[in-house]
Amino acid sequence: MSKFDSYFLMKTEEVPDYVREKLSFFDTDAALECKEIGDGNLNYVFRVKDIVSGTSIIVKQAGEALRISADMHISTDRGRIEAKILGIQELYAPGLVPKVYLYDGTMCAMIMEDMTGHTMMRTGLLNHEIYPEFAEHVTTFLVNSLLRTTDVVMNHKEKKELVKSFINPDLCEISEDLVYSEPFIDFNHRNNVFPPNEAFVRKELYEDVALHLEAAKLKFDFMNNAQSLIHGDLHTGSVFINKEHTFIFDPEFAFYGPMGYDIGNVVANMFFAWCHGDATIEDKEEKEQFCGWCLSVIEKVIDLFIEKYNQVFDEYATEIMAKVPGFKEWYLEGILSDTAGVAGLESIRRIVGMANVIDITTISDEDKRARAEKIVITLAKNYIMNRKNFRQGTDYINAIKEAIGKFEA
Ligand code: SR1
Ligand code: MG
Repeated sequence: MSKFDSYFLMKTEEVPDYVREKLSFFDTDAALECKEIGDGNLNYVFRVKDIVSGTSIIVKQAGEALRISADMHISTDRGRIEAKILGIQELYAPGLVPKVYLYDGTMCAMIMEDMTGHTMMRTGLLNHEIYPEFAEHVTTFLVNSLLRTTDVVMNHKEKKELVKSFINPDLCEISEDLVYSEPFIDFNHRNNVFPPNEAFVRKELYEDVALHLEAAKLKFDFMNNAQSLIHGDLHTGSVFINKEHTFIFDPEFAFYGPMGYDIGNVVANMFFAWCHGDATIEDKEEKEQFCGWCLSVIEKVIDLFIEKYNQVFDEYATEIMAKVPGFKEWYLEGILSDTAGVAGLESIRRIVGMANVIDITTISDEDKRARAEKIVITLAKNYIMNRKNFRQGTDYINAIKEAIGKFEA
């Protein structure tokens, strides 16, 4: 019998014993220290470290109540989903996700590689760090993890087994509410709207019924299009990075959904980084460098995705009807429309929804923050309403420039 034979939420001091019991990772006589380092909305994340050798490991445990709100309870099965998808992603995009050493369904805890030498990307971006390889790495990850889990590539029965295994109702419900519904109709009364922008938000989001209709169509696509095994929450807080290497992690929102969801999330979050740089960097040259890089990432993510999509499709497609001339292009068009639509939805929900991003909320100058939010909302509406017109990186750049031009600095 062990105290870890039935579920409880671990305290920091209990985690080293847990690791010793479950894994022979550390020497038996190693002196271990443990710190809780999680800053996400859902889980508890601990770093356990051998004080002498410096070797470390991560333990991530799912609690029944969420950190962001004690009133919200979701299934701890999300840990199983996360551990399982990380294994699949490692297969298709090797080296771009952390290694999972163990998943324990009783304690709903995962023991995984510590991504030492990497910084959480959102933190790095807030310090206006540039990551020259990010667009290359993230598009390799996206194309391989997404296209290779579709019916285009995968055996259909195997894929259906995965669809079953990745049914993730509680976490999907969070996205259905927070991304696709509440930013337009605040029926749960938990939106965070920046007071100086209340009138703008009312007119542009709450009262725009044409926008509501497009959000509704996208919501039904999210709920019904079991296209590929998506990460489901690929914002810059789900990336650990340095100048040479990228890790994509935290895929607990994974399920079989539209692949544009992941690509659109990356696009939207890179623009939040632009907003922070634009509002807070004083030196003109530094601002141009950082903000210019953010835009180049957005452009490259789209263009490199398309380039790699074509390569991976040609190399790996197995479905006979997917090889019919014209199908590859038609399928890509759908992905690109979804990408623009989701880029818009993610942009809007992080401005007015329940879960905001610190890239925006830490802009201390009220006027600058209000301007940034208006730019994001205006741009996002264009992405959603005209999503069929976003076909290459420059379409995004032109739309961004147009939105910025509407609001004088
Ligand atoms: C209630 S959870 C709020 C948000 O945090 C996660 O990272 C997801 O983005 C979710 O929508
Ligand atoms: Mg997360």
